[in-house]
Amino acid sequence: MKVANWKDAVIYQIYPRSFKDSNDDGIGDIPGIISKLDYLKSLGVDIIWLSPVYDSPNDDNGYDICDYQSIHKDFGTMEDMENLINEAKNRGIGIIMDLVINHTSDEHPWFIQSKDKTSPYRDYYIWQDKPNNWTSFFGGKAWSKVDDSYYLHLFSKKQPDLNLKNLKVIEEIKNIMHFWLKKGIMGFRCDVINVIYKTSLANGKKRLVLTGLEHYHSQKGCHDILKELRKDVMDLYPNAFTVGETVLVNTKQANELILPENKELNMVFGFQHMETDQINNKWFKTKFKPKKFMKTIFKWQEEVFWNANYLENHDQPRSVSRFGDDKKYHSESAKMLAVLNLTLKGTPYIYEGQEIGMTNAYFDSLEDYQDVESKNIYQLAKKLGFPKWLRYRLLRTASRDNARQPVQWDATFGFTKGMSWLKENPNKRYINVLDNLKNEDSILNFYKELIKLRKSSDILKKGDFKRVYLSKHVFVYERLFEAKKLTIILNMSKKIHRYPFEIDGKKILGNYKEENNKLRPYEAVIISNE
Ligand code: ISL
Ligand code: CA
Repeated sequence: MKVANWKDAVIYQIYPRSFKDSNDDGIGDIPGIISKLDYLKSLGVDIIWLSPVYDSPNDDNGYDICDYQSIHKDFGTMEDMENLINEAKNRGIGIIMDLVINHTSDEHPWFIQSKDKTSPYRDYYIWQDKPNNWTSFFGGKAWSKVDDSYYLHLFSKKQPDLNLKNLKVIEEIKNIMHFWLKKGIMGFRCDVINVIYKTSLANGKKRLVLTGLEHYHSQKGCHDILKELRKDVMDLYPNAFTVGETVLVNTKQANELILPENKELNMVFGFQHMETDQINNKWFKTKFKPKKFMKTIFKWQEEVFWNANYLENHDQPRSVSRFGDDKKYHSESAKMLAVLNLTLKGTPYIYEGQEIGMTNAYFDSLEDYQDVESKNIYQLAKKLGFPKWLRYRLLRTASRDNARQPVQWDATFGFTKGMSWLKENPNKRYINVLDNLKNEDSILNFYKELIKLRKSSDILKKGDFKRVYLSKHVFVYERLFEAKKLTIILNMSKKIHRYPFEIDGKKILGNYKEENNKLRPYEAVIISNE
């Protein structure tokens, strides 16, 4: 079966540890994913983005890789992976994998050998006699010591940064990419791809977070590497594509990475809309202001050549808890966010569990958190003298574990019969896939309907975007293709609002059944001019 091209596709992210456990060891795995392919097909998924499944000591749940060409035993075997690729292909579903090339695990044989100053692998990493003042994404210093030298790690100390000035490292990366593309995957989601090249190792300007950023963010050397990987690898595989994860980029920097004539990436995940509910960094969340959020989304729609549209992933809190209402208007607001996610111009990405409106974890004990970042930040906050209630609040609103709770397949959980690696959410009793399948008005069925609409509509797939109205809570935009037009109206609040103006046409989809001349709480409406 033919797989849709990346511009027409609906992409679904799987965080393998948390998707489906097939052998009841409490950890999601590849056979578990295979068992749910029909579910994904019926949802309308074209392409799966699989977060890392490679061998890893799991300091950062697989984003610390110790062998790029093998499968972690918790997830299965290489044969399982090949089966997944084939079984997906049989259903017309493509797969992209995570490509993590900024760093490896410190248990990767390259790094182990690199500790020896005379080894040919020494220069695979970034060693210095003295550290500079850079700080890490996960809080604290970006350098750790082995014997009398220091190595750079922009993430955890078990994630040493590769030296991408070393041409041998670039060749290794190309080989890894060929290895997987030859197995039949469609491409890669490229982890933190805009920070891979460190132009200089000079001290950075002192900043509250990420001191040193100006020496490695969006550097020319990074663009050169991406051009090379595109030409020597990606271009050799028809329909292959890449989506970059690009921290702290603006629309101009995003375009530099994705404009077709630049021949680098195909699209990128921007972060600016995700940063509208915070001050300075993700740990200091502010009240959600829909206007600020939508203004940023509109800006990216207008300025970026082709967007990767997402509201959730494995690093972000759950969207319904963050931008909607996970209590009284759970269903309405989750559906309104679905409309936003699937009617913008660009390729939509859905994160596992989003399609049933899974919520934040709201853990109340430190032991429940598993994420290395959460643990680091808790300790850092303690060191800084933050009171306990504040430390918990940081985690409750911003911990990545909010998105990592396993998928709630049925009212008893359905993810595993064993002990789940991360505590399950008690709201599985009423937020679960099985109940969603049974209930005609469920969030899941709404997603299905929307995806079907998107796929059958050239306006949604190819049409231009036009902003029409932006107020405190109500937003209107149009999608235009030839003489056809769809108008999308969103109420991003609990309040009832008047329509800002009269909109001619026929309502083709909405999250309320009965008609009304007002916009109800979290109402979303799609109107066609035909
Ligand atoms: O979530 C974040 C930190 O709070 C982001 O800054 C995140 O670290 C950044 O988006 C990079 O994320 C990616 O690379 C990390 C990995 O931990 C994340 O899971 C991955 O998505 C290091 O590989
Ligand atoms: Ca398992």
